[in-house]
Amino acid sequence: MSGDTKDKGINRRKLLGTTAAVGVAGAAMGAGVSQLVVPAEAQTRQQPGQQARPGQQSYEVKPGELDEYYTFFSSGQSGEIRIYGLPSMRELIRVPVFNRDSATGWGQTNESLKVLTEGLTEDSKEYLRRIGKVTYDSGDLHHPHLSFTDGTYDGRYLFANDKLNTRVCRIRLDVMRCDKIIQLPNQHTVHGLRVQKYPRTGYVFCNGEDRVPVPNDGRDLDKPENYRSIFTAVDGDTMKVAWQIIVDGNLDNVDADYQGKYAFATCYNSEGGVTLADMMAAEQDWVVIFNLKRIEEAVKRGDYKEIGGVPVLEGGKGSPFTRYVPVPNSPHGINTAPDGIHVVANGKLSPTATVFDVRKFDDLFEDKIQPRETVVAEPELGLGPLHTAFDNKGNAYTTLFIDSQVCKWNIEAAKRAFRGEKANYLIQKLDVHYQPGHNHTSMGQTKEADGKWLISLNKFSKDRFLNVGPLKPENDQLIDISGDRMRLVHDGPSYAEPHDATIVHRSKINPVHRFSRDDPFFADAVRQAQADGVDLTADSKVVRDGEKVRVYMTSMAPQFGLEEFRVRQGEEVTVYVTNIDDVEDLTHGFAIINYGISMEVPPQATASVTFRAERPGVYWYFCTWFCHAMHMEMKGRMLVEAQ
Ligand code: CUK
Ligand code: CUA
Repeated sequence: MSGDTKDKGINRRKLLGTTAAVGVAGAAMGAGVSQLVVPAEAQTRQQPGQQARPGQQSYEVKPGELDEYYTFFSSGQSGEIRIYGLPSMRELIRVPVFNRDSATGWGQTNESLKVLTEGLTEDSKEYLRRIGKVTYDSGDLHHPHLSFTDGTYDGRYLFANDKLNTRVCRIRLDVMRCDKIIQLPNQHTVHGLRVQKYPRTGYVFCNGEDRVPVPNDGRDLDKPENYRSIFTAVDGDTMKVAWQIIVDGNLDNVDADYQGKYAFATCYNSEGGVTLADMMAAEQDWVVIFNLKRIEEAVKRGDYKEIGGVPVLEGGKGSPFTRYVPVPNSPHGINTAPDGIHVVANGKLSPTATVFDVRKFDDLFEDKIQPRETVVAEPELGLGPLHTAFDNKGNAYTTLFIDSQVCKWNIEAAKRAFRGEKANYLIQKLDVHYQPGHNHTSMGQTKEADGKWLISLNKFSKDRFLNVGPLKPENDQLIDISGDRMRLVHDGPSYAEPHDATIVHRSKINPVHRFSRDDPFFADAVRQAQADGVDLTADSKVVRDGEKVRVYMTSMAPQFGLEEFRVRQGEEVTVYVTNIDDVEDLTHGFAIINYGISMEVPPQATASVTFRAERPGVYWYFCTWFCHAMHMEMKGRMLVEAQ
């Protein structure tokens, strides 16, 4: 990658060399220096756990060593993505998405506001306008999934859902920043989210969980029989809705095959109920299978209704686009095995998992077989099966929410037992602490599953950590699965509330160290500067445009390009800061005291923020990211003349 440290011969020492040359008081750097200098021996990078014997891997990653895997955690109602190293389970960085972030100014900068507003439905924009907002302040992010090419991760994007406000986000993995958010029309929440694995992503599949009238404009309030739920395919390249299809039942989780032909979702509430008792009445619910080719052909033929600006197909029972396979009441997770053949739907209310063979789906759609004939095993695993992960040896690992266990079982043995043969498919049950939801294996959601690590994302930690009051952390536990037996090796507390995670080998991810000046993320700022005749990387000046004032300044440790600027009370001010330091990890910030303005400006990026200068006086602005020995002095004055 262009930004690689070794390529450019830039290291921490050089960084200090450059910045120290500008600095005056060497003595003032004091402790900062020793903290910034990385001892040479720590730069020898080792790969942890390589020599370990099966079942004896260490989670220890020594000082200066790097983790072997990235883990992308969701954060539920915190609304962000968190990136961890694995096996160390150290949190590396957070990527704000549906939340607000004080450090980076996410939700305040013009660049982030563009992402947060441009993809909202017209209905939502109107609603937000009425309540005096431009976008939502919160989200509920459950399912982070990386883009695929040919059955494995390609390092381009991560996609995730917002269960709270029916949105889908995309994060660019080159800069680890969210660049697109869209809100799905017609659909009411998006819960399950997975991507197309083959030939590439392609589609991002989004499960509409709750049933509402379509369109949901005040009609049919008291007619639940007219409520519908919707499955959406988003085009991951354009981040536009490709098509939607109406289904029966509440969609829960979703996955896709390795052939590019089918997606499938668990459904609960086949009853169409609106109370808990209604929803649990039936003995069976179903898994609904979507025939992608048939749907695409229908869309091409124009065989759909346009609702909310997108093509909507009818996919209820009896439709050529779907098949409904009965499974025990209220299934939850659905997971495709790395063998490309087996798909496991997890029972939740039933102690079983249902295993499908995707090779039978062609015959099912041609009505050559009955729906249940696609089922090849239904092992009994324990109480509350929620999600299943896989190794590279034909074994599955299912979380048992009620039993607080992970159950390791063998798929082939479960198939033999299903055929009536004598076969013991249960291999081991391991206690976890406590009440696990999702679990994940290293690379286990790709055809390159490696069978080394499993994490169990436990909803309760209870007594596992120091008591921090009524609200306790969750517990993400690391389990060594490289041997015959699962071995619990690490407890990891986490804040609300990682539902899901993806463990990706580090060879798949290649982030850059600095922004490129032609990055689309701040292209609007570049365009505006051009129109104003400003060179963002060199000029610092104030441009007046009627009631609007545009303040352009560079930042280079330890100085802003402007040490003061003057505006009049009531004017709309936009400050553009361009970080012209070309040094890895040298981030600046820009914040204005008592104005509530704060943002981050990464190396070689431009960030901008717009506000009204509504209070007269002297307001110091300062750099928020410790960038230099003279960081405290990196500041200037905004002078606001009273009107
Ligand atoms: S759901 Cu949370 S434990 Cu939203 Cu993936 Cu199963
Ligand atoms: Cu720039 Cu601190």
